[in-house]
Amino acid sequence: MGDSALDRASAPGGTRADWRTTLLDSAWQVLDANWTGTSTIPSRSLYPHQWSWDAAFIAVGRSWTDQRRAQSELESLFAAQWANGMLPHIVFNPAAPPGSYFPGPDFWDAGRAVGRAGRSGPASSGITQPPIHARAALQVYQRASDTGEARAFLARLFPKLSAQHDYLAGSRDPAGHGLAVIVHPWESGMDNAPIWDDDLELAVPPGVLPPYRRHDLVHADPADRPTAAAYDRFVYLAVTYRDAGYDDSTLLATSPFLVEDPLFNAIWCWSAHALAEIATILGEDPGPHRELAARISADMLAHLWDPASGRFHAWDVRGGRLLRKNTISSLMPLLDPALPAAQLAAISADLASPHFRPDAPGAFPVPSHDLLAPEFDRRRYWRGPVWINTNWLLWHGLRQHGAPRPAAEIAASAVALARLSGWREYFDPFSGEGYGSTDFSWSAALVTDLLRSGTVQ
Ligand code: 9WN
Repeated sequence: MGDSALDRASAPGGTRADWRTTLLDSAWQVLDANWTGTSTIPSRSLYPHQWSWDAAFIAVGRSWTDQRRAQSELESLFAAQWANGMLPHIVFNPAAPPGSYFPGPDFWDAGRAVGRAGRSGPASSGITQPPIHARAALQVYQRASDTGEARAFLARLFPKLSAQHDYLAGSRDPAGHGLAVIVHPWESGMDNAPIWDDDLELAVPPGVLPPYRRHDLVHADPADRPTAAAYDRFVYLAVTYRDAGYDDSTLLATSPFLVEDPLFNAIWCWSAHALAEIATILGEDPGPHRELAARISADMLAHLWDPASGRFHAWDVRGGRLLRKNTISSLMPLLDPALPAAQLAAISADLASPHFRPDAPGAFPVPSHDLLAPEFDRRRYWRGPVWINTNWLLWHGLRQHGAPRPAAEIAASAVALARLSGWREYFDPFSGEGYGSTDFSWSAALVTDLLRSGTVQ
């Protein structure tokens, strides 16, 4: 245990009899401490700006008790949406000390983006992240105490959410598969996952990288973070996209990295269903959103399902091949309500197998990578540790497919990790030790959601 808010909340003198109340109070303290006035940063040390899918998870956690901040979380993010509908993965916080995170606004230079033309707004990065926002907006609405205000919030957000989905369908499908590509591992949200290893085996031309300093290594143990070689390649891919003016019409000609990822597309599908529900609430036509969801579902099956391994895998558009790495991304099509029975059975079996179920007393599911794979690393980020957000996504996926027992077990694992190690960014699947940032917002927000949803007894 370190000096986290949880430690402080459960310290002698401050102890309350009910551990749930203690945990919820301490989660609330973390979110409050990370509040900037309009949004919540993921962590004071490592991530001092607003991140896109973090904002959605945080809005879900806040929705139980603070409708105003939950709404503000999403609306402040969408204030940085580009004219072409692209929702950036970082919205820079003007109050953060200059140079406190790399790459910062000068590096991204979003002003030169073709797709941002004519739009001012807060400084942002030039890439996106998994489109989970329609799902989060619907949950904020469903839990609101002021329903009139929540409906007005949905009405303000609906055209922006639609533009986000239209952007992905219209500008991010160079293969014509009906699926969205990511142009950078940072867009996946699972930046350092072994899925990208083969595609990152690229030679960085000399002189292309700007000199840069990694602030993450000042705030986190280098053993928990990406290697120097991986980071150079991340920066190279970002420079390449930036220098092509973030022009998605030239992706096939310019981008060395074009991947259709199961997690990204499954979340998109789940959100398209949420957008259809939002349309119905607002008296708009849900049809196009339902059709989009059905298309993503069919196209994931057509292009990402691998009968040979019995798993979903990412499709590498450049290399014309499946990237057969067994990460937690392969399990995320559970979020698709129309997932066929055969694929549901295969994912459920994988989850219960030694690949994803640590075979040790007191261990914590679900590791982010196959426990039996050679790249499995119990502490390095996205290469094995448990993350609260992926447990939360699987919890939703399993519940929607009528599997409350495994869903509850995964939820209980997330809560137990927070009790044991505090609000860390990710956790050892065997010992439960916490790694990465402390007082990490989405861990606090999503454990709040799991506890308040009444799943964990
Ligand atoms: C790069 C903020 C973000 C998360 C990502 C996570 C990590 C950033 C980084 O932190 O990524 O975007 O510097 O490593 O991988 O999922 O949104 O919490």
